[in-house]
Amino acid sequence: MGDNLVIPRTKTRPKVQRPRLHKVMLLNDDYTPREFVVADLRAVFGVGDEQAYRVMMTAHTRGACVVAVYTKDVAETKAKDATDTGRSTGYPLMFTTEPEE
Ligand code: TYC
Repeated sequence: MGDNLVIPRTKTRPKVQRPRLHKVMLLNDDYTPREFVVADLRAVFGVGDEQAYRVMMTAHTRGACVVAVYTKDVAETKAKDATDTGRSTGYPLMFTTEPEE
């Protein structure tokens, strides 16, 4: 009894707060051509043709699809850019953001 020596930790370990990531969601609609959605995904999110096609088809069949996750500002800027590209050509294509759980 009493022989155990407990050495307290002396180095402090700062707790780093990582920024919460935000998802960019692609929403389906009945009007935007599939090829336009794929081209928009490629241009704004830098994904390849196959990935863009998969994301587009998932949104098309399920109603929505996560495109990517970013910090809040980047997610909001990309969602706006990608939505504006559709708007400028008259399509109702819509990207939204939401915080990751
Ligand atoms: N549903 C559209 C069509 O049939 C294509 C489409 C897919 C539009 C995904 C938006 O997020 C979308 N032309």
